[in-house]
Order: sequence, then C-alpha cells, then structure tokens
Amino acid sequence: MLRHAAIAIACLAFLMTSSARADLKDVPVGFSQIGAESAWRSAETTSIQEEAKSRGVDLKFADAQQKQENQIKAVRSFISQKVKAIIIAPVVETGWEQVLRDAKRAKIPVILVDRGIDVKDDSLYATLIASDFVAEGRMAGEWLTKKTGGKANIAELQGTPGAAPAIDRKKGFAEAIAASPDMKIIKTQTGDFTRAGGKQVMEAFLKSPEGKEITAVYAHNDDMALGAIQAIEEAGKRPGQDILIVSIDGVRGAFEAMAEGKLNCTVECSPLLGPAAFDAVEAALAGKELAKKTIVKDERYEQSQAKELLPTRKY
Ligand code: GYE
Repeated sequence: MLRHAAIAIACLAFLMTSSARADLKDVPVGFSQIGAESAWRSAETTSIQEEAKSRGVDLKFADAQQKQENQIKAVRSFISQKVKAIIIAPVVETGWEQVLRDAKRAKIPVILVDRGIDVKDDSLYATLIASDFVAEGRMAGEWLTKKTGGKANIAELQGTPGAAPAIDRKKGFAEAIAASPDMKIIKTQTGDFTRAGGKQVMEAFLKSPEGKEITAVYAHNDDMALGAIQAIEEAGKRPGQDILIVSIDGVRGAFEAMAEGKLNCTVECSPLLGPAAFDAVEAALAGKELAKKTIVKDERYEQSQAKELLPTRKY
C-alpha cells in the first residue's frame, strides 16, 4: 500500500517537473564567460559545458578575456544568432542596461550566474544564481577576528574592481571586523582575482614601509592567496604562521595549501553552477516565473580539516 502510494507520488512529481520543463536537446544557448582568471572560473566553465553536453544543448561559448566590452559583443552576437537563452557571468556590476534591453526586445531570457549586476529594471534578466558574497566576507572576517583575539594588521587583496564579489567581500569583511578596533586593514589593493596579481601586490606590500607590520592577509579569492603565499615565502617568512592567511573559493589548491600549513582558512564558494543554470534555462523557456535570486550555500573550512577533505573536493 505504502509502496504504491510512493510510486504514485514519484510519477506525479515526474509529470509535474517534466510538464514544467522544456527539452533542451539541440536548443542553441549562449554562454558569455568572463575569462579564465582563476581555478574557480575554470571549474565554473567546465560545470556549464558538461551540463550542456549531458542535456544535448547546442552551447555557444565565448570567453571575454576579463573585458566587459567583449562580453557585450558576445551577447550581441548570440542575439543575432537567434539563441533561445543567454547565460552571462558578468565581470562587473554596471553597464549592462543597453545590451540586456536588446536581449529582452528579442525575447531571449537571460540567466545570470555567479556575479550580480546593478540595473534599475530587474525585468532585464530572468534570474541570478550566485553566492552571498557579503556573507562570505563576513565569515572570513569573523574567523580572523576569533583566531587573532581581535588584533591583526591586515593586508587585503581585492578582486577585480567593480565586480560584485570584490565589492561585497570587502563589505562583509569590514562589517565583521568593525567592532574590533585592533583589527586594522593597513594595506589594500586589487590583485584582479589572479595568482600573478596576488603575488605581485603582496611583494609590493612586503617591501613597503608597513611591510614588516603585516600579520594577516585577507584575499578575496584563493588564487590571489596562493600568489601571496609565494611572495611571503620568497621574502623569507612562513605563510600560515608568521602571517595568517584567509581567503575565499575553496578550490583544490587552497585545500592543498592548508594541508601544507600555508593557508589557514578558506570560505567555500561553489562554482558548480551548470545544473542550476540549465534548470533555470528550461524553466524560463517553459514560461515559468523564476525567483530573482537563488543563493548558493557556502561553508568555511580550516586547516585541520584539509587533509581529510582534500580527496572529496570536486574542483
Ligand atoms: O571567487 C573568483 C573568480 O565570481 C564568484 O570570480 C566569482 C569569483 C571567484 O575569479 O575566484
């Protein structure tokens, strides 16, 4: 009896989902990616490409080399190719109105992944699937405050200027340390979310007059933290001990650095957005109203967990 009821419910659930979804086989969908600046970004690209492949989507992929103008060109080209939906990972928050209006006029739904935008009219996109970057910054700041007993001279490595995760991770961290007067950001500069950028900026920080006073690094992503680790080692100091390091993303390289004792903490930000992105494409094409924002849940990981978790990491 129970078994029959369970089967009936399962069938009903299947019918409900299948009727609300549109089959994406051979459907042309454009994906405007920012670039390949970090391990996180490459994992996101793979997730979207693999999911497209498994659903038989005719995916048109464009890498913008970190430039908004290239993204705008790509979206225009998707519109003229008459794709059925467009997925965008927007490099910065502003400057999207015009091209999104063009997509709307062509009746092509736009799904934003991983970074948000700043537009007055939110009907210009169907949905945003992303992490809460302010919460991530806060988690990093709370961890460092606790770890240092509320006293640290911090060097901050910021992400790409104008990018949602750079703006919001800065904000969340600042909020978390605001009540501790001895938690001081003594240096802050962008490293553009890259390993080379993180290394270069950290080298300059260490050589500056305040260099010797730095006791902690807060990097807006793991790649910059990994670059900073190299710079700290080359300066003859021990990353993870002489200078504590906290960053965001949770990529495999960060878990390896934690296992080696060189990175102290990472806040996960999942790049595995392919399944959710194409669920959203399907729902939009089926004419369903989507939630404006779907928040991806993140966790914080410390050094002591790294060795055990390393083999389970998917990116
Ligand atoms: O944290 C960083 C990347 O937009 C959330 O971009 C993403 C960020 C990620 O380059 O590594």
